[in-house]
Amino acid sequence: MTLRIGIIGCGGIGQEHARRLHVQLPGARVVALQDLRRDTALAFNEQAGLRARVHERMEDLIASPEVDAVLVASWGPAHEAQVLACIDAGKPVFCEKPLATTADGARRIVEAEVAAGRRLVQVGFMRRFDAGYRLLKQTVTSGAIGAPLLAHCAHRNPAVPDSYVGDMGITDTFIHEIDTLRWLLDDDYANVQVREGRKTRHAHAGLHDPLMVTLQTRGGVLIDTEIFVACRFGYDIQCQIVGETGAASLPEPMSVTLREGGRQGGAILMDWKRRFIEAYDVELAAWLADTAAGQVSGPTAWDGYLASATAEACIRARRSGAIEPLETMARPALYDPR
Ligand code: NAD
Ligand code: ISE
Repeated sequence: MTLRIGIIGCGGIGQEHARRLHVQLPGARVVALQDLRRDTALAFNEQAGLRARVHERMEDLIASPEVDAVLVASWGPAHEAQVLACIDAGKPVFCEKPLATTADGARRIVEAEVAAGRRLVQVGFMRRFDAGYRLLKQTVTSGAIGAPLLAHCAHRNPAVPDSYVGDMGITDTFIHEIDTLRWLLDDDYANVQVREGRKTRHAHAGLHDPLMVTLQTRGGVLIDTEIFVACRFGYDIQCQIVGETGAASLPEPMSVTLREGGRQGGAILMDWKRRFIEAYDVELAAWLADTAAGQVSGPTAWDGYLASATAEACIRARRSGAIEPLETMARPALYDPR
C-alpha cells in the first residue's frame, strides 16, 4: 500500500521529511504541498522533482481526495488550526513539535480527537525513536541502576537565528527534554522551576541564554537541564539518569578518536539535522506503518498536550522565579496505555 501524503510547511524540516517520505522510505509518496510562502513550496516541488500539487490553502490540501495523510511542519503557532482541520476531515496527521504553542490549544486538539473517537495525531518527538535513548530507557527499566533519583540533561545548540527569541528556549528546544524524560522515566511532572543566570555575550539581544530548568516528577525524581542555544561549540545533547545503585548515560554519537599534533579528541556535531537523522527515519517509518494499519502508537496528542502544559508552567516559573505546580486535565480514556 502506498500512502499519499500532503505536506504543510515546506521549510527546513518539512523538506527533510518530504524527501524522507518520497525518496527514502517505502510505502509513501508526497502528492501535495502547501506553504504560507507559495514560492517556497513551488521552488521545493521543482527542485526535489516531486511533481506534487501545490495548494494555495491548507484547507484544500487537507480536503483533497488525493491526500490520505498529512504531515504538518509549519511554524508552531499554525499547528493547532492545521491539526484540528485534519481531525475534522478524519485524516491521520503527523505534527512536528510543538503540537500547539499553548496548553489550551493542545487541549482543544485532545478534545477534538476524543470527540472523533479515535487517535489520528502523532507528534514529532523523534527522540523516542533514537537508538541511544531507547538503550538508555531499556537500561533504566531493567533495574540496572536501581530506582531513578535524579537526571542531568543538557540541550546545546551552537547558535540560533535572530528570529529565535523570548521563551523559545523552552517552547522550541526544551520541549524535547520535557517529552523524552516523561517517557524515559515513565512518570509525569509535579512541578517546575526556571532560573536565568549570567547571559552569554554570544546570545542576541532578544534572548537570555543559557537557562537552567528543574522538573520534578510525581514520583519525586529531580531533573536538571541546561538549555544553552548559543554555546558555539556544537549541537550537544546530554542525558544521565542517576539511580540508587548506579548512573546511566545517553551514548555519544559515533566519532573517530584522533591522536594528532599533541592532542587527543573527536568531533562534535554542529547541526541538529545530523544528530537524530536515523531517529527521524525510524519515526516516520513507524508513522507510515501505523497509518496503514489505522492506528497511532507513537507520541499522541495527549503527550503533545502534556508537553505544552509543562512548557507553559515553565514560562510561568521563569516569570515568577518560584517553583510552580503543574496542573493538567484528567487523561481521557482514549489515551490509556495500550
Ligand atoms: P522553517 O521556518 O524552516 O519552516 C517553516 C515553514 O512553514 C516556512 O516555509 C513557512 O513559510 C511555513 N509556514 C509558516 N506558517 C505557515 C502556515 N500558517 N501555513 C503554511 N505554511 C506555513 O522552520 P523549521 O525549522 O522547518 O520548523 C518547522 C517546525 O518543525 C517547527 O514547529 C519546529 O519546532 C519543528 N522542528 C522540529 C525539529 C525536530 O527535531 N523534531 C527540528 C526542527 C524543527
Ligand atoms: C529545533 O526546532 C529542534 O527541534 C531541534 O531538535 C532543537 O535542538 C533546536 O533547539 C530547535 O530549535
